[in-house]
Order: sequence, then C-alpha cells, then structure tokens
Amino acid sequence: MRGRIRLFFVVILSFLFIFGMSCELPGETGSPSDQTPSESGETQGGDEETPPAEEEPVQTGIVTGQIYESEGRGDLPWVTVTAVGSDVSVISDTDGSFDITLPIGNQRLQFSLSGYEFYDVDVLVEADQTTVLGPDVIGYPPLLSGAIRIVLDWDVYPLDIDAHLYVVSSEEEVYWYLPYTLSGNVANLDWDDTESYGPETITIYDMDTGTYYYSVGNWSEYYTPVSNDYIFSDSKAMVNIYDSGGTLLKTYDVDDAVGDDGLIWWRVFSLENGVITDIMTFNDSAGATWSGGTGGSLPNEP
Ligand SMILES: [Ca+2]
Ligand SMILES: [Ca+2]
Repeated sequence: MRGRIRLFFVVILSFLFIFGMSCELPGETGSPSDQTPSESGETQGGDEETPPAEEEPVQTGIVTGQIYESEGRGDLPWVTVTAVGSDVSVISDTDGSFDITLPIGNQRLQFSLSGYEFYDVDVLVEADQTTVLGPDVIGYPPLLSGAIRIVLDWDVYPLDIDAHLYVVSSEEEVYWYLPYTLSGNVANLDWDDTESYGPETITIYDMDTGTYYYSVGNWSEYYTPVSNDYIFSDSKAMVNIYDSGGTLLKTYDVDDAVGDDGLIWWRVFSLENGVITDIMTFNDSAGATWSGGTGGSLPNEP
C-alpha cells in the first residue's frame, strides 16, 4: 500500500515538473517582436547578446504619370491605378495625375474607371527613385466587336512623329491634318502629340472590311533635315495593335524595321479584310500608304 502511494506521488510530481517546464517555455523564448528594445525595455541588462535580425525593409520607388481622355486629352480623375500582384492602389487626382509607391523591380500597372478602356503599362521601379512615365496613360472609349486600336508611342526624341492610315476604299488618309473620323465611320485618329512620347491612336472600326496601310512619319526630321538629330533609330517607337477585347494582336518595334533609319517614313503594316501583313521598312515616301490627295500638295509630307 505504501509503495503504491509513493508511486502515486512520484507520478504527480513528475507531471507537475513537466507541466511547469512547458508552461515556462513561451516566456523563455519569446517572439522576436517581444525582444525589441522599444517594447521590452530590457536593454539595461548586462547580457549584450546579438539582437534578433531586423526584417529587411522592402525597397521601394515611386512611379508618376498622367492620365487623359483620348479625344481632346482632358484630364481623367478617379482612375484606379494598381500594380499586378500587389495590394497597392491609388486614385488619380483631379488633374489626372497619380503617383504610386511600389516595390523595386519590373511592375505592370493596370488602370480602371467605369466607361473607359486602358492598356497595361510596364515599368521598372528603382530604389528611392521617381520614375515618370513617358507616354501618357489614355482612357479610351470601349470598342465594338470587330474594331481595332493602333497605338503609337515613342521616346523624348523626335518630339513629333505622326501616325498615318491610308484608307484605300475612300482614297483618304487619317493623320494629324485630318484627325477626325472619315466619312463612312471607317477610321479615326484621336490626337496629334507634338511634344514627345505619345501616344497617338488610330481606330479602325471594322478590321474585316477594306484595305488599309499604316505608316509613321517623322515630322521632326522632315522639318529639320539638316541636323539629322531626330532619326527613327533614336525614337524607341512602338506600334501596338489591340482588338476590341483588349488583346494585344501585334507589336512593332521601330528597331526591327529594315533600311535607312534616317528616312522620314516608317511603313509598318497593311491590313486587308482582317489580315495584317508586316511591311517594316524605312522609305523616303509613304508609297502605297499615301494618296497624295488629302491634306496638301506635298506628296510625301509626314
Ligand atoms: Ca505627332
Ligand atoms: Ca507628349
């Protein structure tokens, strides 16, 4: 009987000992945040052990840009700007400007506002730097099925290059001199940017009907040909074609065009009844892309 009682107490004591140890464990290890000097107030202890490693702060940079409506380029406020894969979002200001702080690295910006269509913008965010988007961000009216949008943007120089669309059926050309929708509601240029970057955007309302030639004129080089300062190879010009669902159908990079990049015409592509065909040459005339009959007497005027 006495042996059983002793065993009973040994078991109880063992249990209390183990239980007591386990209860002390949290207090002894603590969490890293418990041991920061500001919270624990225990820095006076003589035990100068290495403090727990602080979390590496996420390095960030700022991206700023300007958002406009396509027609007339009015400021576009209240646009939500987000980075893909990030929780960060901001709203554009009353003047259409925005700035957003993001982790460094390649980021893709998306824009949304009811009643408008936007295209994503890729940007490299650098630590403690402010990156200003070159091309303006444009809120376009939604497209009906079958329409396409051809977006031209470029770098600082040339200050002024121009999107041109020759419409074979009407022998008309959409460009800066005639930016409005052609008779028959065939195509439209939204804006002539004369001060760097663009974009200039031409819409074709029915890509499956008719024949079109799209080219880019280098107005700055045409206007000051002696300097030869503003050639196409310096322009970083890009042409992106989107369908009515916002899908990117084609991208043309001026650096892939063939010929003398000092010439003032970049013939980019043709479109015939829904089929896009690359041209991608530099030329001294617009050739098939220019009717010569619209907008003045200079047959090769960019
Ligand atoms: Ca222009
Ligand atoms: Ca501009």
